[in-house]
Amino acid sequence: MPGMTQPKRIAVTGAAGQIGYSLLPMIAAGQIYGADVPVVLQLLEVGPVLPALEGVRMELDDCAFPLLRDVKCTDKAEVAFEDADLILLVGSKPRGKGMERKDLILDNGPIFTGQGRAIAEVAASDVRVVVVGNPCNTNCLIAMNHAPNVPHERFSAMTRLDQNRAQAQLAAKAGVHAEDVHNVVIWGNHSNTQFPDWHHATIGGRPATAVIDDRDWLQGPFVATVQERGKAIIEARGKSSAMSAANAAIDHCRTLLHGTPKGAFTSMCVVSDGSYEVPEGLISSFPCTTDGGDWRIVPGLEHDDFARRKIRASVDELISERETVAHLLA
Ligand code: NAX
Repeated sequence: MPGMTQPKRIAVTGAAGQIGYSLLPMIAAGQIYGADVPVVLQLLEVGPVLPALEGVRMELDDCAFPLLRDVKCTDKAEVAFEDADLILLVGSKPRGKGMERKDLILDNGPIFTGQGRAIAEVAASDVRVVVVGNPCNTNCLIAMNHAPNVPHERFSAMTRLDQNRAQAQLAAKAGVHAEDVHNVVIWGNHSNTQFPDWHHATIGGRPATAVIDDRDWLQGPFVATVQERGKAIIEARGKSSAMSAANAAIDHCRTLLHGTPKGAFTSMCVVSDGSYEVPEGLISSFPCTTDGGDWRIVPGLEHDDFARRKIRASVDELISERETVAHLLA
């Protein structure tokens, strides 16, 4: 009975942005916690965008979602994150024309210091935080560092969109449906250095390499297509991915909270424990298993030289991002 269950409080930042517009109705329809769990949306925007956010709230009202109990709109993180069970940090400035990645990192980093502190102060004691806003790995690192009383394991950043893209590419090549592809994973940074790894994937229950016996395609066009997919969407649509990003954010949260099926793993950027030679403390994408909001890095996967080189390159980029924001780390 929906009325008898305590509502889950879900905070979303950048809620009037493009991803927010696709994401909020999915959350309000119960796609994260389930069709019998009422939800409260706690939406954060910057002051000048609050009037637009009010329009989004009006539309949410007009959807008459059975599970949606309340919508809070604010420009204060301490209000948006109060008692939140789940916080999706989506809001950040998009990369402008001619802007270097380093400038983007420096521009957006400070957003996550204040939000990290607010999470520590007011969120629910077992909060989960999912960072989508770019550069999501490094933003996650900053937020985590500013919330010292929140266990590091409560933080993750999103490479599920990259994983879903990789899954779709393998399925298309093999001529099967995406649901027949399992355990393709992303390593490293959510950027064009990421490594989409097919080595442990299966297609229709068989090793992906047995179904797609084309190493040149896998090492070349497959990797490049996944790495550059975001750019291809911008070129085609004139705007960055929003529907697929929102869908992936839902997938990420649902998998985190409800768990991976037996034998399956999922890509998430989480704090490294030194596994796979990724320096401890870095937020890097790994294959993980999940259960009830907790995750574990899948141990013992083998890498050939190609995979090792690709992962190293992406991790090196993360190390240099961490150096760029050293002054923002508590
Ligand atoms: P939009 O520019 O449409 O929306 C961002 C919203 O964030 C704006 O409404 C802005 O006012 C708000 N915002 C800015 N600073 C804020 C702050 N301090 N507090 C609260 N809100 C703030 O971008 P959108 O297309 O929605 O993308 C949002 C973020 O997701 C971007 O950083 C984007 O790069 C990132 N993405 C991450 C992906 C991933 O896989 N991890 C994929 C999709 C997307 O590119």
